[in-house]
Amino acid sequence: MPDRWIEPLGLLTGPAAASAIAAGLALPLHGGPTAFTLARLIGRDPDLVPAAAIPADWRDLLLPLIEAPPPFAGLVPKLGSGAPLVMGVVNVTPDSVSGDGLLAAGLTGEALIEAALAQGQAMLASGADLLDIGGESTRPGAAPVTPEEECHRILPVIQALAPLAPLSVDTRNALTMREALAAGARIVNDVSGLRHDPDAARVVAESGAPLILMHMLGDDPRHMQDDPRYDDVTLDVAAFLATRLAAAEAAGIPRHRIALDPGLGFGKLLEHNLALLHRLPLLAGLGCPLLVGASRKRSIGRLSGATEGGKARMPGSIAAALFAAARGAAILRVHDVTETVQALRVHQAALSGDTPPDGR
Ligand code: HH2
Repeated sequence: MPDRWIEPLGLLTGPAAASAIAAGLALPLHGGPTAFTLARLIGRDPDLVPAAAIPADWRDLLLPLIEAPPPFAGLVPKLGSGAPLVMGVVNVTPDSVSGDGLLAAGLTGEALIEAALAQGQAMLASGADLLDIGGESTRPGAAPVTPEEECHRILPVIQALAPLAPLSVDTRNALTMREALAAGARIVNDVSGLRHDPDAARVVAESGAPLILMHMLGDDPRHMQDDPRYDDVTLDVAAFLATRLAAAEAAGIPRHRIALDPGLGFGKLLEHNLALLHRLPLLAGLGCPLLVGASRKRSIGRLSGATEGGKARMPGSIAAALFAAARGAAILRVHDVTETVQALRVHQAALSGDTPPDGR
């Protein structure tokens, strides 16, 4: 387990970042456009140094932090290079925490497929780069769904949407992964970090599919919020992700195919979620693109006062998405694509000083 980490501090964006890098005063975070001017060398005393003065014996940790990882799943963000990918959520569930599950609307058969198609098409037209299709709610206390039921829910939706966009399948089950990939999904998103199903790593390795590995405390969503405790949530999550990354590599899934996710809300109190957002740049040191899913989660409700959930949490969710993007998130998992993309376009332009692609 790594006991040394580099935590980038003193972030710069836009023209100032480029000038500071050129002058040797800052280093790029994952290849830029964000740069960092200071670093905390966790595991050394004193720990705070200028980014330009990170000692040579920390170089093994520095390179994955400053070099751009390969584009996740080969995808290029519609918002332009340097912007995050936007992942639109399509939940084929009756009980999703976000309140958007298509089964909650009582839809079945053709009507369900039509509704999923319309939702996916609208997200793509609004700027989503990929869609995440889920058939099991992982909210605290949600009843588990069998892989057979999960497949029954999502396979027709995957078949309908696969010709239109890159799809990820949000599942912990190897059977569902295999069937969803055969039906046209391209990416596996496993909230258990490949721990739930002993066959999952093999299925992903053999398929060649890109993988999202997420942190969840324990391996049972029903109990993850019972009494979550960490020594230091960011370091604990970083160590967990390092371990799961090593396990995935050992199973034959190359690192360049993997994105990592701190798993906001999965066994975390508000203070844990905030710490992870704030210290996201530390996780960049694992050398993989980072995914952040804050959209409509309970912490957003707690912070914003939008306790009723669902769409009412959209403005707070956008604030979290922009903050994550500015701290190095490469993929944002969101329910409200139109509104998030609009906000990102303005945010990206303001940070960079550039007009966005097709901006008027
Ligand atoms: N969050 C949810 C589900 N899947 N996958 C990743 N990688 N990261 C996340 O943060 C994440 C996820 C929970 O959100 P939602 O899909 O809206 O709720 P539910 O699980 O209740 O369907």
